[in-house]
Amino acid sequence: MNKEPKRYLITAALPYANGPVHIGHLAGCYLPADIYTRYLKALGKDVLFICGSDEHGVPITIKAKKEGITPQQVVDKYDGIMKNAFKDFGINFTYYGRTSSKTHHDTAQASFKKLYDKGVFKEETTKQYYDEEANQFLADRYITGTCPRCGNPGAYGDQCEKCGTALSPTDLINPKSALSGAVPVLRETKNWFLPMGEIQKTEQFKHYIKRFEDWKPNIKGQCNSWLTEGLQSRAMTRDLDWGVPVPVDGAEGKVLYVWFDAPIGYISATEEFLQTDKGRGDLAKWWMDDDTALIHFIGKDNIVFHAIIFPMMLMTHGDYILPLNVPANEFLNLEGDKISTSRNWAVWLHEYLVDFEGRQDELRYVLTAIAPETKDSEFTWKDYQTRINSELVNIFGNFVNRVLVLCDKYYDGLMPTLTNELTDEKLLNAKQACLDQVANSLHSMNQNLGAVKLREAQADFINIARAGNKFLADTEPWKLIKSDAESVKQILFVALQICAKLAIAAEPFLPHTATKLKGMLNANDLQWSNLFNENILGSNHQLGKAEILYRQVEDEEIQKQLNRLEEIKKANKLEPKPTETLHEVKADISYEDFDKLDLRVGKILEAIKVPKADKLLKLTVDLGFEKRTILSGIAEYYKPEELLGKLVTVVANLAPRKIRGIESQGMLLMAGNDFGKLYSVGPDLEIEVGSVVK
Ligand code: B3M
Ligand code: ZN
Repeated sequence: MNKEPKRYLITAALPYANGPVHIGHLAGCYLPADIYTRYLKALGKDVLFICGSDEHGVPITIKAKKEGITPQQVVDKYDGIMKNAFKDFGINFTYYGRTSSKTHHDTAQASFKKLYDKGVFKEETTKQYYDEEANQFLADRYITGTCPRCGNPGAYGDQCEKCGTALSPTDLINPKSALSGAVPVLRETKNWFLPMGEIQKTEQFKHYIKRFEDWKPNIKGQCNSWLTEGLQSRAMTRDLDWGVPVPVDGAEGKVLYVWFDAPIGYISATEEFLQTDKGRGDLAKWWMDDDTALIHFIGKDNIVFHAIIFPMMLMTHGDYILPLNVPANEFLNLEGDKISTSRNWAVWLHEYLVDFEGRQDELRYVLTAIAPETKDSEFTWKDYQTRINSELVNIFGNFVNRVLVLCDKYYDGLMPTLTNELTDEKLLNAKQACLDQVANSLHSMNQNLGAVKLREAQADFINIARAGNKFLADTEPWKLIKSDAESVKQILFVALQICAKLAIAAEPFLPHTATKLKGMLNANDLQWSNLFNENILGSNHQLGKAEILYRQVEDEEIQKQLNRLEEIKKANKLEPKPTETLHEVKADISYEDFDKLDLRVGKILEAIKVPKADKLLKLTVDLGFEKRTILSGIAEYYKPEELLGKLVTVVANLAPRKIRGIESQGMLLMAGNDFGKLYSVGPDLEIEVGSVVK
């Protein structure tokens, strides 16, 4: 679709209704989908945001067994918990359905029946693993073993979560029943298979995958590698007793594969929404018209299902549109370890709210700032504290507060009236610099939002406040008021327009803040379309009451969270182990790109700890032709004295960057994974400093 879509159908992966929601879920797909949807709505687009509980599949029955309740009781319990957690954090679904609903069962069965009647499926009797102790076939997560593709020993019968590959139980090396631990036996059973290898060869599919070109490199790369290996047929039915019954003769006692029924949940939830009094249009408008942009937000372990298998189902069904984009995120880790429900290694949203009541936007902010958009990322409580205190409190909150308090003090909260333009050159320059910075940041934010680069978009947003803060620091209206009250009016008038822009632009990222700030400005009807106007609030506009937007996160609050995790670690009696750390190879670069790097051998002459920065060392490095100051985040891995005299490889032409007020004039090359030790990479013999590395 090259032209502008007429409408957007945004989906976020249907979470299994088998546990509460944690920060990994939020950062993985619900928050990005929400930000993007809010942005589209702000632009005035026609958009639906669809989600719901995934209530079938082995994850549910396993949980039921564990808790000693029925699968129905499991889903009834968690559906409500999940729905509330999303609501609390402002995840503003148009509709949140559940796959146990009648509409869903009907829609999923009708879809299966249509493919069946069209002769899409291959009916095959094959040997499948059976647990003789538990007396049942072992589908999907009921069976584990070693992944034949990447060697992960904990792969499931339907997927390896480490490399993302879709598997069948018979692909596993050393299979084991997850129910009894027994080595399973093979038994014959009949199932209906989606012939993915054949569909892959169709013109329609080849045409569809051209869309991958515009997708994120990590997703495109994974999909292309599966396609190159060639796809295998995949059973769409299961010998289980929990799920949507297979609606054809001879399939008694069988249910639809959860990955057949769950994505159809997007369609059935849309249908249910359209039946409500808020429904707009019919299913044909949303699901059968090429002018709808269908976009699936998911975590990376769901890529194969959304980018390949579901599109194959939609395509062979024939009535439906195909996804335009699948902006999958990678994983979020927590304090050096993989988030794990079973080990309780997580920050649960409902628990967060107990300790940080009313501070949902703070968590949204941090999770967007560290969003695993292109690679796995990590949540740490220290970083949470730093980001909130130094960005939300000190930059955004502080700016808004200063402006409103000054206006209240000088003008009783009435917007000043302007008579003259600033005359003082210094003030005029400061104003121009600020306006330019605000305009640039707004422009960039808009572009990044449109491109689903939300992490960067939010950084642009904060830069608007940063520009405002700098403007106040440069002009010091609180001093100027005594000598030049006329200029102060100009300054605060400009600053108030920036506050209004922040109130509007905050909406996708920080919706609770946006509402609060609009109230403080007494301008509840501010619209996105006002964002690019130079002046939004008019002279004599009566402002509302200034309140504190964010409060400082105290050390004790962070310590409490760290203690909690420490307790969990003890209870688990295991040290956090490094997560999967081998990253996929990045996209190719040209030799010219490589040649831009100037790598040199350097010798470390001095190394000192940077005060109040746990990770940073300040190094003096001799490059032969000059000595450089380089800051390196290796304090946890090297004692300063270990580094003296060490030869290292330095990126010598990296643009200088200020970190903690110190200019870092280059970077050291380090090998390592995200959470394990880091090792400096240098020459293995005493070579002259300044030598070129190539
Ligand atoms: N329930 C998997 C998951 O929660 C699955 C997603 C379904 S989306 C149609 O990771
Ligand atoms: Zn694997």
